[in-house]
Amino acid sequence: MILVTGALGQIGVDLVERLERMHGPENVIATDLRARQPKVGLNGRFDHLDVTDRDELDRILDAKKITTVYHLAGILSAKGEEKPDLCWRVNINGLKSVLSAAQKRGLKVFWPSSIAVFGHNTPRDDTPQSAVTDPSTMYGITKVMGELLCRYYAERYSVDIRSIRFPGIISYNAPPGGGTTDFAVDMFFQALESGTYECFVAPKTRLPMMYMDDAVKSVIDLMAAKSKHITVRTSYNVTAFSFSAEELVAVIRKYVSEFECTYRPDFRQEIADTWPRTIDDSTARRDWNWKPEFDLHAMARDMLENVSRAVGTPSPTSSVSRHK
Ligand code: NAD
Ligand code: AKB
Repeated sequence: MILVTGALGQIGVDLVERLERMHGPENVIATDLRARQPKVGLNGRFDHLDVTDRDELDRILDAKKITTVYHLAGILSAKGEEKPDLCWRVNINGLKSVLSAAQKRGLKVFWPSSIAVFGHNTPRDDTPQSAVTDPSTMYGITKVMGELLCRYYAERYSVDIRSIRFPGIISYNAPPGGGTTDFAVDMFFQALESGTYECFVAPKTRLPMMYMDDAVKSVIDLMAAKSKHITVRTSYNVTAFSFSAEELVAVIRKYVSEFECTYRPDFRQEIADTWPRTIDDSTARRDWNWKPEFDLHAMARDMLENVSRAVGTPSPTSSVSRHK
């Protein structure tokens, strides 16, 4: 039986749908602090769970005979700077509870880290797997601590915990929850809804990104890999492509020619400036055959088709030849 925490979030909604297809809806229990909203996916089993409440976590793990946890509940970078205490409590105490519960019950765990573990002293291009991690945000600090906790529980107690350092994830089913890379998702919705967007990072800001289909695939592939192939118990670098804000505008304009983007960088610019531009994910490629399927153009085309369906506008991709 599978438990997903933070299941109403951007990644949770898509991951739960995939897990339900793979294992059957009766074998997946989606949980979140928030109540389920009818508009956002998740038709299967759903329970309330606050991951900072250890008693509630223990109760649900035992009552539902859970064997695997996908621990997605978390506070992202921008919200984490606004609410650092909450960020620490949810990201650190929540993960620590899941790991110690996993140790007691022999559970297998997936937990996402982030490119936010990197900082000013990290090489920003082709950032290596073993690069220095010295973040300047509370979110990044919790992700570094989280990675070390994961390795500790794996090495000291043999907990089978697997982790990925996600770049910015782009998707359309559930809105992003307060990160620095959210502009990349917002831009698609605004391009189709209003034709204009005010971007909160500068035009040249380049960050590593990934389409949700590949993010979900990476989780499934890593969890399916044989234990003997997992050489990294902190967290694996993965990436699909990188673009600057102005490059994304140019790609969207191929389909929505009248789209206008203006730029007003805010506090998220400082966060983005400490993160890598491109990532070296060769260790994940070697260990568990990681390979993304969507490049920038395939992602943009698929996003525009799906976002136009979601907001009720004609798809701008049908009249334009396919770009790869
Ligand atoms: P999100 O903000 O969209 O969703 C997080 C979910 O956690 C929300 O539904 C929220 O209600 C829930 N939550 C918050 N506090 C909780 C608590 N105390 N108990 C239970 N649930 C709680 O985030 P996401 O984008 O889906 O990210 C999921 C995980 O992936 C996070 O750990 C995040 O750091 C990581 N990650 C995401 C991205 C990305 O681009 N989306 C990139 C790197 C890493
Ligand atoms: C954020 O911007 O906070 C997330 C992340 C890269 O961790 N999308």
